[in-house]
Amino acid sequence: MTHETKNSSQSRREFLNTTAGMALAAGLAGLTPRPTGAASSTPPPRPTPAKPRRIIIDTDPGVDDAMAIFLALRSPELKVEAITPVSGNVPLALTLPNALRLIEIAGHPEIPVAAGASVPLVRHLVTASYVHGNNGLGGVEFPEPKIKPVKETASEIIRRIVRENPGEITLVPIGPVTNIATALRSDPEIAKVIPAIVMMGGSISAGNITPAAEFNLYVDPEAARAVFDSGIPITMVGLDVTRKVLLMDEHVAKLAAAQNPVSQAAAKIMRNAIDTVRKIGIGNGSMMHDPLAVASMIDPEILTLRDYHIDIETEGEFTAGMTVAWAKGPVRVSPPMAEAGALPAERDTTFRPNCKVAVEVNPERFFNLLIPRLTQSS
Ligand SMILES: [Ca+2]
Repeated sequence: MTHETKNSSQSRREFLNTTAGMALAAGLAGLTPRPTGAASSTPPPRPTPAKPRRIIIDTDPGVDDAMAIFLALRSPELKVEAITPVSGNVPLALTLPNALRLIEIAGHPEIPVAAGASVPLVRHLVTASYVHGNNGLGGVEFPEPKIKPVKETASEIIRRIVRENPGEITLVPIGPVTNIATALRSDPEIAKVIPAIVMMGGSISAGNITPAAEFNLYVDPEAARAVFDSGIPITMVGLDVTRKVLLMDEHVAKLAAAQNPVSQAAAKIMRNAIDTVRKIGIGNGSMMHDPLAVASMIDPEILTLRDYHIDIETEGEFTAGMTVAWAKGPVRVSPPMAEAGALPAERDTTFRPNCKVAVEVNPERFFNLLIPRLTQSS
């Protein structure tokens, strides 16, 4: 990552290779340094990177969002600058307190949580409470959060943080991208200072909510289109890989066996999530959609990426939110309607990749990252 090279002097790198340096880096990531003694049964921690990647998580918690947020907060490779809830799996009235609950459980009340959009840009809200439980966290009841959201809205905090830190902040949307599209609409210039978007969403191998569309992009196709057309480099972690990574009973058992608030909460949420998908007959385990996007930033080897040009379908009666993926050109559009009059001027059909799509995944490598991160004492 270029920004690491840009801002890291050799002496700082050397310093951070020492134990004290690792402790400092862990502290910078808002985490307590982990014990390195032989008493722990979990694998030794990976070397802490000199400079954590700074991210904003845009989210609709959401059972898999909960796992993604826990993973991010327990990974010194990442520094979560803000969390911006949005309506999606369940309405904002639930995703907002859920986000507050999750950072409280993880011991990070200092992270700002800014309320986002309660409805998509131009459409009625469609939710997925049949998968995520009526409260969004698998029906597991957690106490009311003590911490409050900040006064800024999601789009305001996204704009402010990326403008204050040009080239430094990666956006990590793991829900419908209404908040990000709103930020881009109100301040299009921020696209130039956002180095990357790593998103969970989309599919180049059929959808889930419809045969064409993945849920996050189905909920707000117009927002998705604005994000894909923004010119910001996108990594798309979609159903092509996430449907191959199932959290199963044995993972829940490991989470439940560890005595810390994060693993205990994760075990309860995932137990219910697995029971729900079995009850409604859509599988035997819980798909790790959102945590896979976060994990790919910690260990890029988990995924294989390939260049595509992605267009988002917004017109279709049955296909809105579809990610139309071009592996090569010419990039064509549907034939013009005759009733619209003369044939429009020929359009540029040059293939220009705007996205790296995750096409292969190593599930074992993912779980070897996720489970120890969640089960180790904080
Ligand atoms: Ca989500």
